[in-house]
Amino acid sequence: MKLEKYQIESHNSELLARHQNRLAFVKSEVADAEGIIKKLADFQIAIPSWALGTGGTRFGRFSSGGEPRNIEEKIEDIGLLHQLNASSGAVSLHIPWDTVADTSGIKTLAAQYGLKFDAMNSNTFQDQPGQALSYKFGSLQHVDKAVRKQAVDHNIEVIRQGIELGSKSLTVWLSDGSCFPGQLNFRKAFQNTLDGLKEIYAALPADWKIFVEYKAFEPNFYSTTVGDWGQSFLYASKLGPKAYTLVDLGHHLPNANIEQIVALLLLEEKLGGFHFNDSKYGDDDLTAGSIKPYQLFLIFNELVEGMDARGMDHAQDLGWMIDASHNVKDPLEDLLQSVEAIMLAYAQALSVDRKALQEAQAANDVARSQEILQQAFRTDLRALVAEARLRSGAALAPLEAFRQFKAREELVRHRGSKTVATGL
Ligand SMILES: [Mn+2]
Repeated sequence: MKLEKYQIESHNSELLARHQNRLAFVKSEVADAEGIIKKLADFQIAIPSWALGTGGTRFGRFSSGGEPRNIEEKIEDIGLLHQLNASSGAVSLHIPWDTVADTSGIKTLAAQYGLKFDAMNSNTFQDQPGQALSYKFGSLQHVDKAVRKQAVDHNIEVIRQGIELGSKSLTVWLSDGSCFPGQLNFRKAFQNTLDGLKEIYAALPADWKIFVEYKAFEPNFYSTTVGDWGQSFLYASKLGPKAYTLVDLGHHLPNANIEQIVALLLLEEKLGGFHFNDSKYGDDDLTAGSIKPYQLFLIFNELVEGMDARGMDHAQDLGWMIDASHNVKDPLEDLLQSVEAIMLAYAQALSVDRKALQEAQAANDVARSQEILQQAFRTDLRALVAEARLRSGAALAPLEAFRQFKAREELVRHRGSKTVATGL
């Protein structure tokens, strides 16, 4: 869905006076507001193709209508988000759900919306129609060499498709593990998985990265073969310099200190990418920042501090992606909210008084250290995020604009009310 320039301008003109008042206040509160606005404008968050339809649970799925029916319509939906917020300039595809027949057509369409192809995602956690061997008992860990080879070949095929699209990375998430004690020999499962990852690694082009994503539990409930950041770090270290750990916020055991994990992975130069979402209990796939916004800020605080310590480019050097998809909200509205929450947490982290924090830490001034972080978290920086959007030609209030332009009604009119997007 292409928006006309005048639509965005008319939306912005209604909100401009109020926005400018808010911005003036923030500028009086925050040092280097201009520097923060520039970094925000550069920062892009990839949208996964599977988040554009209503997510289901194993109990049911309730479509909101107008869901994208094919890869072209998925690109159009992400293009719409990017027109509204100028921060969703990349798409992450999932193979085989998004296998592209007309690669050059898709590349042209994506380019029209200013979208790049972020990490490619392989799928060995479910069986596809016509597939020779089953992944019921795992893929790369499997006791049968033929199943392992099938999984390796699939990942190499995903790399091949990614090369054609201009992607530069492969994310491997394995559901491998076991549901009952005794089911699996842990050492053999680890070794088989490492051997398979090595074969996949060998197929990576020189300028590609592989991200090894970990998850504590589900769908396996006794053990997971890439179960935590330590195991992922072990695989990534053994694989080589193109291999990194990917942190999905929903893939930890309750109360894990994710900000500390992030800090150490950055220190070891093994943090590759991020999957944003939020949760109350487990891998809930809720909107980023909807449950624990302070944790999201603390994670960004470590990201900014750790990336700056290494002289890294915030926008380019890590893969940033949303990985969430749930059952009750309009998926596009949900994604607009997630992007907004991520940008806000990033802005808050950028506004932390680093010098004062270092001094407070060096003096063991615990109360002052907390005050410095909470000052950044509790200052309303939404006007900085909005200003970055405004300067990029996007909407001051993306969610309001989405409703004002009756975008969902338009999508339902074009695609119908009963469409179901491919994905989970
Ligand atoms: Mn993920």
